[in-house]
Amino acid sequence: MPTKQFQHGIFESQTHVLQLPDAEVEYWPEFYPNDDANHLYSKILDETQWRQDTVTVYGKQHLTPRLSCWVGEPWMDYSYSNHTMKASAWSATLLAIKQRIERQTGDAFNSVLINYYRDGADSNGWHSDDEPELGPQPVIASLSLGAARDFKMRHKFDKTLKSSMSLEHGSLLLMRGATQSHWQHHIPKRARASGRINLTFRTIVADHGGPKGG
Ligand SMILES: O=C(O)CCC(=O)C(=O)O
Ligand SMILES: [Mn+2]
Repeated sequence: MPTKQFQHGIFESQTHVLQLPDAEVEYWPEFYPNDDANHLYSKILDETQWRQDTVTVYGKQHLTPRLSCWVGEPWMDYSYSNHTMKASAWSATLLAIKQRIERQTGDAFNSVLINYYRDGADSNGWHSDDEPELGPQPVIASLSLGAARDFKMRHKFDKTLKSSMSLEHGSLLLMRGATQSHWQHHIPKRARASGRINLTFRTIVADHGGPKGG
C-alpha cells in the first residue's frame, strides 16, 4: 500500500488546519512577529535553568539529546519516560507567552516543557504526549523560536499515514482531540542547524487517576 505523505510547506493564510485523519492540528506560522520572536529567544535562553535529563529506555540510561526545563505549579511533578521532573517557577516572560496563547486558542494551560536544541545534532525521538497526567485528550500548544526544524508525524495504527512540516521561528502549533492517542511526533537531527527553543504548553490534571510517575 502506498504511503500517504502529507507535506505541509509554506502557508499563505494566517492560520492553517492540517488535514490529517484522527487528528486536530492547527498552525500559525507568524504567531509572534520576527523581532518579538528574536527577543523571546534570547530572553528564554538567558532566563532558563537548563538541564540535561537522563531517560531510561529498556533498562538503559541515556542523556536526552537536548536541554530542557519543566515549568509549572509547585504541586506538579511530571513523569516522562520513567523520569520525574520537578517544576520550576513561572517567569514574567513565560506567563506573558502563556496568556497570549490562551487568548488565541481559548484553552487554559498550567505548565510548560521547554526544550533547547543546541544545534542540528540535538533531536527529540518518536513519542506521543499521552502521559496520564495530561488527561484523555491532551491539548498541546507548541511555540517554536530559533532555527526552523522539521516536525514529523506518523499514525500509530495506519503505517501509511505520515506528515512532515517545518516549524518556523515564532510559529505556534496546536494539537488537540485524538492527536496524541493516534499519532506520534518527532524532531529529527538535521545537519548545520543553529539553536532552537521549543515550548510546549500543557494542562496537568490534578486528579488524573493514574500512577504518579517516578
Ligand atoms: O520541539 C518540538 O517541536 C517538539 C517537542 C516535543 O514534542 C515535546 O517536548 O514533547
Ligand atoms: Mn511531544
